[in-house]
Amino acid sequence: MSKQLILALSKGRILEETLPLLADAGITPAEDLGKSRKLLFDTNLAHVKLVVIRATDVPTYVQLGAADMGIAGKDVLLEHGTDSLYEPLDLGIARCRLMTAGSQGECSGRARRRVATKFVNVARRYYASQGIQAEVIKLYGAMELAPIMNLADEIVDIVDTGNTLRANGMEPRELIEHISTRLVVNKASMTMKHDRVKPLIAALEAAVDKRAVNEAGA
Ligand code: PRT
Ligand code: MG
Repeated sequence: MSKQLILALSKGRILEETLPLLADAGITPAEDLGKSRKLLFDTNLAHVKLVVIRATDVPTYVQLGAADMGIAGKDVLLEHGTDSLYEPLDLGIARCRLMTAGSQGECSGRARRRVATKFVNVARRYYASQGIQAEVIKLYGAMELAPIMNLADEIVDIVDTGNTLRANGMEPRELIEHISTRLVVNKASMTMKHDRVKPLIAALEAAVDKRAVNEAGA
């Protein structure tokens, strides 16, 4: 097994918040990730490389060992399933909530609900845990449209300010899970590359702690 470490980063809003943490942990990409069309990047550390991929692909890369470590939202990890990954660190960024939501003023009503979401596994588990029969419909985006178009009674989606829901005549209902971004590690890499993985986790942990202290002081 090569002693090189591949770290898989989630594209999009998580990436913007990840890069300053990586910098604090002593890792800087050799070129501007935002400006390049490349997907695989060298860093200032000869043994660390970065890949920038879709958030939902991060757990797959790490589980199968194509990447040694990864950074992804807990929502994505819950949907993928977390048994086959180590999750040593909460990075505390991109905080939000996974919630059920429905049209304003309408109660959840029906015994058997139709639920539109991209988090089908999370939704099935949640409704089952509540003893509610749910027909879960997979969508890839614009969940807020589903109740308006009578495709579903409820949605399961990420809520931050709640503005997106309100703008579409919807309201948040039940909290399923508080979400933040996590560091995940491939199980074999944790053992076989321990001498390289451990210092990286420690450096990221120190960067997260430093930020928490600064935020508390601000
Ligand atoms: O675009 P793509 O389909 O690839 O994925 P994506 O849009 O989910 O990616 P991205 O980059 O937007 O967000 C990725 C991760 O950021 C998620 O997996 C979460 O862990 C985290 N995160 C934090 C959020 C939000 N906050 C968030 N507000 N992800 C999405 N949102 C969206 C939400 O889906 C909804 O449309 O923002 C809207 C809700 O925000 P409010 O403030 O209007 O409530
Ligand atoms: Mg997006």
